[in-house]
Formats: sequence, structure tokens, C-alpha cells
Amino acid sequence: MTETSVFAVNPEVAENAWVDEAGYFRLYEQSIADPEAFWGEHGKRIHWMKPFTKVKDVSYAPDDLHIRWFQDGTTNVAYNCLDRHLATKRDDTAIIFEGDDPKDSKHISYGEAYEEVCRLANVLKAQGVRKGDRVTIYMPMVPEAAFAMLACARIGAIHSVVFGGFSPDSLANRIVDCDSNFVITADEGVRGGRKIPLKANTDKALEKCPGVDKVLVLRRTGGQIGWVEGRDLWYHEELAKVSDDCPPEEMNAEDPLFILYTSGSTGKPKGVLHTTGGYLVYASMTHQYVFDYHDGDVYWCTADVGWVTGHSYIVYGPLANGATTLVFEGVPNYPDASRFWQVVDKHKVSIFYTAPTAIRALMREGEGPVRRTSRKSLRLLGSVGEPINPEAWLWYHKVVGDERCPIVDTWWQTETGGILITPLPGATPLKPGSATRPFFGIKPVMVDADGKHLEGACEGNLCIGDSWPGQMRTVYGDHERFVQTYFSTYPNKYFTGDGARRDADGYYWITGRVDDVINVSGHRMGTAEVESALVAHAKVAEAAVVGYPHDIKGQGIYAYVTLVAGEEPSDALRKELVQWVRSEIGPIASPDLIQWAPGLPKTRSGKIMRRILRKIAENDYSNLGDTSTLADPAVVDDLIQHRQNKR
Ligand code: 6R9
Repeated sequence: MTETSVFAVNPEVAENAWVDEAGYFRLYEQSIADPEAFWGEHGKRIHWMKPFTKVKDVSYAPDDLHIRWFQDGTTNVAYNCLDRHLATKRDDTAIIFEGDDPKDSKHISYGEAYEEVCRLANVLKAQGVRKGDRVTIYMPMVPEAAFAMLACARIGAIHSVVFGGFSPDSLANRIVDCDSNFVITADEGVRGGRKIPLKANTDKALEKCPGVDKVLVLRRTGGQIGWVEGRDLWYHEELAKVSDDCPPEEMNAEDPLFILYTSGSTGKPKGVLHTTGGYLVYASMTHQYVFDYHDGDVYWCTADVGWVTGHSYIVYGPLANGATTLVFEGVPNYPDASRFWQVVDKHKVSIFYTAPTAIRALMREGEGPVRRTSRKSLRLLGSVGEPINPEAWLWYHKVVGDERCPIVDTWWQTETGGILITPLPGATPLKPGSATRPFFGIKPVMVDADGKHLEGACEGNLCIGDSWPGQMRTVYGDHERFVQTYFSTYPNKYFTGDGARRDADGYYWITGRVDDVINVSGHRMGTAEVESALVAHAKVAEAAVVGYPHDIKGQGIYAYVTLVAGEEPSDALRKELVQWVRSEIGPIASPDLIQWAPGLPKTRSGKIMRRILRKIAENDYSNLGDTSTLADPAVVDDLIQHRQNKR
């Protein structure tokens, strides 16, 4: 890809930011030269009941893999997120709730959140939940989801949040895998005006989970639900029965905080395990620096608490920093495509963090719905979840941010607990499409397929050479899988599974999962690169590219293309797009086949399921694998039909 323009740091932003460019380099060098000293200092940013004396104890050797941070310190995450702020912020807003219905919103102060979490923690205790027990949280995007997480943290129970869009089967598998016997859910969720039958799904899931003996049910809609006497309890009734005094459990830094399931490239989802002290230090520190959070900001991350982004950057990072965090129940296009920006104006949001897939969807609707709103309160924009193509980046910058707001393109993973590669708003000149530079303490290492270290400008597989406090500690119940997945491909390094390019300025450009990289006539090509070129065409709304077996080239390029509303597919347009990609990247990138796709198969978190697209591209429909996690499974049938009939 050709180098795009560089957006210099705005001097005004730099002046008011936690770090400027010189500060970044100084701190980064310190963090790498002496991690013990660096994290020994920054580890103090949270409250410790018993201060740690040991900072880091890590070995990446496959036969002796262990990761320990602040291991002799004790603390409590809920104490850090709530109690600690009461003296100065009891009446300040902790959570702004914006409901699916625009008429439905409220502010919850730190004092109120503290009281409710204490009550909920007492309910859990009264129902027999003990330190170390696993509690499953299957909730809509309401403040009570955050309260549930914090109540677990308060008593030392390990939470496993399951995204409310998952099916009963997926929920059951996750409950069984971690042997959880307590579920917190709601009668129904509401998204985009539609009800989601959370309690009915839970009932169905529990047919397969004999171990679950209690279900706590939040009344969200008042809809009709089934009820199992002796098992099911109303949230509001139980909370009314207990006191609001619940001393926080003293937890060791390395005691588990939560399990979060994430899909691997193979096999069943992995239960990623995060622990207490290091995770909180890292989540809160990245939240402060990456989003340049200051008191008075109104911070909004549009993720769902069912994903890691919701854990670290809706709940734990912001609340540990005493921030005001917005919890949004709805979707970007309900009641209309202006909703995000209406919410920004309504609550004077200053920091806005979302995913490229949402940006592209809104881009498709044109500038009108954005321009209708003011967005004056915004000062910083963020992106996460997948590579953001320069086209979408530029639109986000120009149309949403009125060219005033820096964009932080934050690269990280469920496994990393927090952001690893990212710009800092006051410190990093931006290049659209690049996640730019490593955060403090992060040592990216680029390797080739054989594990040879690559220096300078290069393209290869992205590993991380040393640990950071927010790193996952194991796969719950399957430590061997942890070792195998992340530490065996390239010994003594954490392997991210992502490919990346490092340019001459030391900027990182994530090219996508390594299994998404295709090899065309011996040339390695990031599918994201071709997609980015396609999406840059005015008539293309979205594109997904996969490799497929090709007699001469080894792999050919197969592109699924969704057109902008109102555009008609035609052979002429197909030729035009091939020509377009050739001129954007080069002849080796020209798509061999373009299939018109009215919709793309996406997970509910918005990630394109390339595995399915590869199968369809290969004309192999027999083995599409598990499609149950798709947001809209019907999309697949549609694509197959197009493949067979029209192409
Ligand atoms: C936080 C999150 C992780 C995978 C990761 C990578 C992709 C995330 C990205 C990005 C390019 C970014 N990814 N952020 N790719 N630029 N800014 O999304 O966690 O759901 O575990 O996904 O997402 O491929 O490996 P998770």
C-alpha cells in the first residue's frame, strides 16, 4: 500500500495531554530498559491493601511458562473502582445510561453505584457464592451488568460474561466449561426496538447445565417469562432484603478476576483468564493515557460488556480512574442513523470509542445523519476490533470529528487485557490505517515464518517479546492449550496470531489474522489490504477478501463486495473494480473473482467470519462449521445462492 498522509499532533492537544512526543519516547525507553522499576512505580496507581514488594516474575519458556505480576500484593478491584472515589466523587456521575429508547436515560453517581454493588454482593453471598466460584453474567447493556461484574469482584467470585446475543447453546457451553453454578440475567433485553429473550434463552441453556442452582433475574421490560420456583430469584426483591454494607474481600494480585470466552481459529472457544492486580493496573493506565482521560470528560465506548473492550474500557479502566462512562443499550441505526451523534450531543460526550464496522455502516448512509448534529463536545475518537481502512479513517476524521479530533486506532486482543499498540493523542503523529506505536512496556517483535527476528521496516508475524501486567494468565481449565496456542510457534515470545507491517518510522500496520493472509503467486497479501482498496471505491460499502485454490497462482483472490445503497451490480462495474484494485495496490492484488454480497457473515461483535467465506469461495458447502454465532445466519444461504447462480 502506498504511504498516505501524516496527521501531525495538534500542539494544543499536546499541551493539555498527559504526555507529548518527547514524553512518550522517554517513558517508553524507561519502560523497556527497566520494566521492574517502571511497573514498580506505575503499579502504585491503584490502591493496595498490602503493597507488593515483587513486581514481575515471568518465564515464557514453554516448559516453565508462568506470568506473575505484583504477586505478593493484595487488593480488591471493586474497592478500586468505587470505594476509593467516594471521598471526592460520591455525587459525581459514574455511569450515564442511555437506553435503547432515546427517552430513556439516567445518571448514576459513584455513591449510588457503590451502594448497589454492595447490596448485590451481599445477595451473592447470601445465595452461597464464595470466593473463587464462577458466576455467569448474561445481561443486556444496562448498568446492572457492570454492577454484577463489580459485585463478583467485591467478593472474589470469578465472572464469566456471555454476550447477550449468544444462543442458548453457546451460553450452555460456556457455563459448563467453567463449571459455573450461578447465573445473572434479565427478563428481556431491548436493542433497536426489538426484544431479546434472555431469560427464555437462559431457561433453555440450563436444560443442559444441571450444575446451575440459582438464577438472579433483573426486571428490564416486565415481559412474560417462565419461572422455576426455588431456582429463580428477582434481582429487585433480593437486593431489598440485604444490607448495603459489604466489606471488600482481600484478593491476591494473582487471584482470578474473570474468564472471557473467545473464538480461536480452531476448536471450541477458549476461556481467557485474567487476574486481579496487573489487569487493573494495565486497564486503568491505558484508559488514562490512550484516551487522555481527564476529570470532566464524558467517555463513551460503544462496545458491549460481553466483549473484552466492554470489560476493560467500559467498566474496569474508566471506573478505576473515577471517570464518567456511558453505557448504551441500543444500536447505531435506531431510531435512525443519527443516533450515535444524537447521544454525543445529548450527554456532551468528549471521548468516543467505536469499531470500524460501525463507522463503515454509518458511512454508507452518507454525511447527512452526521452533519445534522453538532458534535462540538467531541475531542477524541477511537477505533478498535479490526484494521480500519484509510477510507473509513478519513471519513471518521473529517465528517465525525470535523478534522478537529485525533483518532486513536487501538490494537489489542481479549488475551492482552488492554491496548498494546496505539497512538497517544498528544504524542503520536497519525497515519490513517496504522495503529502506530507500542504502549509503554510493550515490546513488539516481528518474525518471519521460521521465527527469525526481522529488523527495521519489514512485514511478518507479530509477537510480543516480554510480558505486561494485563496479559492473560492461562486458558481456564486448559493450561496446555495456552502454552500451545501462544508460546509454541515462536519460543520465548507471545504470538499474537496477527500479521503486521512495520514501516521506516517504526509504525505498525496490522494486516489481519495470519490465517487470513493469502499467498498469490508467491506474494504475500493481507486480505485487509485488498479490502481497503475496494472500500476506497465510491460505489463499495464493504468488502471481504479470502484466498481460494487457484491452479496457476496457488491462491487466487476472491472478493465479496457489498455495494453502497442504490448501486446496481453489473459486469461493467465488476471490471471497473478489478481495474481499481490493480491501480490502488498493483496487478498482483487484482481480484480473480468478485461476488456481489448483499450482506457479509459477521459475528455479533461485527467480525467477518472469513472461514465461511473461504468455504463458499471454494464451492465447499458441506462443511461450513458452526454458524450459530453469526449475527444473521441467513446471509450465508444468500451468498451460496449467489455463488451458484449468478456470481
Ligand atoms: C480488542 C479486540 C482481537 C483481534 C486482533 C486483531 C483484531 C483488534 C485492531 C485489530 C487491527 C486494530 N484487531 N483491534 N486489528 N487494528 N486496531 O478486538 O479483541 O475480539 O479478541 O480481537 O482483532 O486481529 O488479533 P478481540
